[in-house]
Amino acid sequence: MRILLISPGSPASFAYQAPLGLAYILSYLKQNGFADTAFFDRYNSGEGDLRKAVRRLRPALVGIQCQTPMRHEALRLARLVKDEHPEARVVFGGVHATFLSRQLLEHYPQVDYVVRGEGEVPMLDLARRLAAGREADGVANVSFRTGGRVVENPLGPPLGNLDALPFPEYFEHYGEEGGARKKTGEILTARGCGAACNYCSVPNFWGRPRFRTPGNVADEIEHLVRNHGVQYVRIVDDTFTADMDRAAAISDEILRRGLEVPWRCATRADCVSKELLALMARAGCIYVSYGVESASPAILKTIHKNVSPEQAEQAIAWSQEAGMVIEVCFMVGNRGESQQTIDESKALIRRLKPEVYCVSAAVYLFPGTPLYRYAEQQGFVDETVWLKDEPVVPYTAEQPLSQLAEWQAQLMRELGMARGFWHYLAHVRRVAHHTPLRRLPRAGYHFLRTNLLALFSGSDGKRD
Ligand code: B12
Ligand code: SF4
Repeated sequence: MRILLISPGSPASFAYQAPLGLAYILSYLKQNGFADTAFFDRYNSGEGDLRKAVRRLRPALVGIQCQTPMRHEALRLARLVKDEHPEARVVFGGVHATFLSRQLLEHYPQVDYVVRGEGEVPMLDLARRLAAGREADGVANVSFRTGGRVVENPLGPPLGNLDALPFPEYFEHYGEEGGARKKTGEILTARGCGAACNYCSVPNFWGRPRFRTPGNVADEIEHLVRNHGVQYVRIVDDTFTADMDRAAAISDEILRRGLEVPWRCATRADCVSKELLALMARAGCIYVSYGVESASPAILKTIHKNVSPEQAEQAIAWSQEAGMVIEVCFMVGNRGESQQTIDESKALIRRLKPEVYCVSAAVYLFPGTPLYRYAEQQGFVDETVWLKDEPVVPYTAEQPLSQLAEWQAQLMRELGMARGFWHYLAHVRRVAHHTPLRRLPRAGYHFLRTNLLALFSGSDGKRD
């Protein structure tokens, strides 16, 4: 049976990252007897190319990734597939599809099945069933329509041993690092998270944290470097150092094998030590991203981010001592945000002086998060919001978007100026360099609106 997997792509203003979820499913299907599985990335190919591919391949099963902001694109591509090849069965997977499986099946006839949660095993089971001419009843994690109603099969157990998975297929791509174009690879070393930040769906989606062993992680890095010539590795885990001993063991393994490849990761400030960061730096870690989110103890408590501003300051100082480039991320618009909490964050930013930064334009409600449930209970949203055109839903129950934009601009300006004007310009250049040419106008507009205007306006958040 022929299968086609489709990534609907990422929105403008994001540097390309490989869709690892589909890459895992691709290699898993191939390893388990579905060698005739193709992959199509909408990010770097046009819709006409997809039409041609569907006409040429005539796949029996088409898998499409569906995250919340890209759901319309995913649905449109599913329609396109059905137009070109009506016999194809379309299966959706990914975070949005998982939490909105029933809605997708009830409202969109172009979606035949939804795989909920971790996708490798259910997708394989579904493919085997369909190849044998049978239906999806009884396949764990799968939702489908039958006799005019939606059936949601129960979830199976999560994968117990992540080391047993084949490495995800590598798709050649390049990123900009330190001013040079480098062949890049992404890896995921764990699934799940033990924390409970109220804006995040990871704990609900993946469940308890599961870790790959240090040897298996180093094997994949070695494979990327030696077999694909990868020159830069992005570890995309939410909290790479959640298990600090394991992060140290991975660094040791990289050093022992002499894998001289620079890499980056993201983590939490309460999961690092001076020694660990120094070891990671020796092993090639040149860039660490910290989700600081806010300096207000009240907000940190509300969002269940159990990291204090002092811990953030300490972790960033250690990382800078180790010679790493530091990225910090802040959020604007959490419950209880006010000019006072923004001022607290600004004061922290002045002390942190990060090299790179991001500030959310608002806090967005995503299905599967405690914040979304709270907003639902408060009557601010209901499930019909996902049927509307807006790609994302900002949490504006307490503040209008204009206020949030102004606060975002204040933080951006503080961050931009924390290390001086020339550093700020260098950052602008780096961002522009990361952005594909055809996406520059939109990204530029967004950047100007949220960033430069605030930088030169002299506004300090005081409204006229
Ligand atoms: C790397 C990453 C990115 C990369 C995306 C790279 C890419 N091309 O996929 C970048 C930086 C571009 C990105 C951007 C954004 N991201 Co992001 N991202 C992640 C992160 C950290 C890892 C994703 C990943 O690779 N996971 C590993 C793979 C193995 O998991 P997976 O993709 O979910 O795939 C598995 C299953 O979902 C399923 N599956 C997935 N697709 C399919 C398809 C089929 C057919 C089947 C059967 C199964 C299946 O099987 C896979 C294997 O088990 C996750 C958090 C996380 N831990 O997952 C957040 C996450 C996915 N991102 C999130 C968000 C919010 C965003 C942004 C909106 C951020 C923003 N504020 O703008 C944007 C939107 C991007 C978009 N395209 O819509 C949310 C998603 C919430 C939601 N409901 O959609 C997550 C869960 C983080 C969170 N804190 O809640 N992101
Ligand atoms: S934001 Fe990060 S630390 Fe918080 S729950 Fe999500 S994955 Fe875990």
